[in-house]
Amino acid sequence: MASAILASLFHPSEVLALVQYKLAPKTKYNYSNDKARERLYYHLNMTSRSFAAVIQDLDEELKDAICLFYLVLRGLDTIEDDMTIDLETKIPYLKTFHEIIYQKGWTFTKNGPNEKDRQLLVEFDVIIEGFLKLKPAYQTIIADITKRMGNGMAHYATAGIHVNTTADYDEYCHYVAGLVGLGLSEMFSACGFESPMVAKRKDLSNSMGLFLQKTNITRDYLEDLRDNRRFWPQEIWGLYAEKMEDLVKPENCDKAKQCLSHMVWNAMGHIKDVLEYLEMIKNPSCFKFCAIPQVMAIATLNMLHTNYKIFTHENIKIRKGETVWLMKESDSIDKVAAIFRLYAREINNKSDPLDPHFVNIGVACGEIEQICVDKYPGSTAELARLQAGVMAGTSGSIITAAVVVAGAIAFKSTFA
Ligand code: IN0
Repeated sequence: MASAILASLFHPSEVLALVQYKLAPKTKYNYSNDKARERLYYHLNMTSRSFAAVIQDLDEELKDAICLFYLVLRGLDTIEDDMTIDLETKIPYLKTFHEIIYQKGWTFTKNGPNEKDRQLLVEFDVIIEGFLKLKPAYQTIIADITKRMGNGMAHYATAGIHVNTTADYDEYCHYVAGLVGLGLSEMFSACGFESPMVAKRKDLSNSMGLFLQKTNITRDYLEDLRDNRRFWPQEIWGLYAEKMEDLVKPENCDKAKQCLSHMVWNAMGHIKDVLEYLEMIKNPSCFKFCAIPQVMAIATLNMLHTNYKIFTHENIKIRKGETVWLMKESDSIDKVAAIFRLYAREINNKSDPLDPHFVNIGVACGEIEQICVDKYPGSTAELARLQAGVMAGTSGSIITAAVVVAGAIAFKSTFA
C-alpha cells in the first residue's frame, strides 16, 4: 500500500481512492454452503484478483454464467499460450475444447510448470461441474463462442500462419477477444438485463474486445517476443524495421517509437464503438463490468504512447492508485466519457510533432472530444470535476509531499 501511495503522490485523487479502497469494508462473498461454488470463485480470484471482484458484483442471475465463461476462456487461453506444448498436441485441444467442457471429470496436466493458470486446468473438473449446472441458454452461448475461438486460435497457431496484414490483426483479435464481446452481449440480452439490441450490435460488441486485446498486444511486445509469440501485424512493423525483433535495437529507437505510435493509433480506432456500446448498457452492475476494462485500456494506451520502455521492460503497468481511481469513477457513461476525454488530451499533449502519426493521433483525439461533447454533454461537467481533482492535486500534492517529508523528518528526529 505504501509503495502504491508513493507512486501516486502527485495524483491526490488516486491517493484518496487508495485510502478509501483500503478503508472500505471488503464485501465478503460467502459460498461456504456450496463447496463446489466456493472452489469456482477461488479459481476466479486466482486468475485475476481485481477483475474477480467486479464479476462477483454482478447481479446473481448473471454472476455464475459470466464467472464460468471467464474461467472456460482462461482455460482455453492457458493451452493456447503455452509454448512448451507442441502443435500436434495443442491444436486438437483448441479445436475440441467446446466439447471438452461437457466431459464430466476432465482435467489437463500437460501445461509447462511456469504457466500462470496451470492449476485451473489441473482442477478443470470443478469448472466443468459448474458449467453443467448452468441454464442451457448460457451453456449454448459459452460452447458456441469457445468453438469459434478455439478454431480461430488453432488457425493462427498453425505453422507458417502469421499476423501479416492489419486485416489478419483484426481477425486474430476477433477470435481471442471480439467473440467474448459477442458472447457477453448475448448473455446480457438473453437474461433480459439489456435490450435485444445489445446482442444485435455485433460490430460494437466486437470492438469492445478489439480495443482491449490490441492494447494488451501493444503492451506485451517484449514478453511475447521472448516467448516467440508475434501479434504485431507485419503490415505495420514492416514500415519501420526489417524484422520485428529489430525494433529493440537501440539504433532503431526513433523507428521503434514511430511503430509504437502506429500501433496506438490503430487501437484508438475502436474507441467510438466502445463508447456507443457502453451507452447501450443500462444495468449498473453490467455497466461497471463492461466499463472498467475499457477505462483501464485507455489509461494503459496513454502510458504506452511515446514510452520507449515497452521495448526494454516487460510487464509495465499503470499505477495501482490509477486503477483504483478508475474503478471508482466508472459508474456512468458521462464519467466514462470524461475519462476518455482526459486521456485523449494527455495522449495528444505527449505526441511528438516529428512523429509521422502526430496528425493521425491528433485527429483521433479530436474525434473523441467531439463525439463526447455531442453525444455525452454531461461529460463536460464530469471532466471539470476530474480535472479539479487533478489540479487541486498538483498544489495538494506539494502540500501532501511536504507534510509527508516533514512527518518523516519529525519521526526520524524523535525516534532516531
Ligand atoms: C473479459 C473482458 C471483458 C469484460 C467486459 C466486457 C467485455 C467485452 C468484450 C470483450 C471483453 C470484455 O475483461 C477482462 C478484464 C480482465 O480480465 N482484466 C485483468 C487484466 C488482465 O490483463 O488480465 C485484470 O486482472 O484486471 C479481459 O481482459 N478479458 C476478458 C476475458 C473473459 C471475459 Cl468473460 C471478459 C480478456 C480479453 C482477452 C480481453 C477478452
